[in-house]
Amino acid sequence: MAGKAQRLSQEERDQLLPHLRNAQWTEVVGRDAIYKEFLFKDFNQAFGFMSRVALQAEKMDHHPEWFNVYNKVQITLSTHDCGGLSQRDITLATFIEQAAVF
Ligand code: H2B
Repeated sequence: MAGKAQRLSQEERDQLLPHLRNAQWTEVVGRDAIYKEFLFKDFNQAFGFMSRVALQAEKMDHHPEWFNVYNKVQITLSTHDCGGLSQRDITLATFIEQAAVF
């Protein structure tokens, strides 16, 4: 993705975060990041989801911090380049919401 990421302004947060909160994303305490846990039927469904997210992450050059055990995938999004939330995290979270629906 071109250009250096910038941390979201307060105005941008007020506009963009409510949508993700409605989708059960939460703000991480003590860190400028968002988090959500996804539960699937089994490992196959979870890993299919992770594969879709991985391809998009590579395309965006923006990568999730994540943890998987069997049917559970825990995802934290933050932009390391700017030390906090940027538009890239919002874009990836929005993609992830779509990738979790099937
Ligand atoms: N992912 C995330 N989440 N934050 C980043 O700042 C980031 C990334 N930077 N993926 C990219 C890769 C950078 O390290 C490479 C060199 O472009």
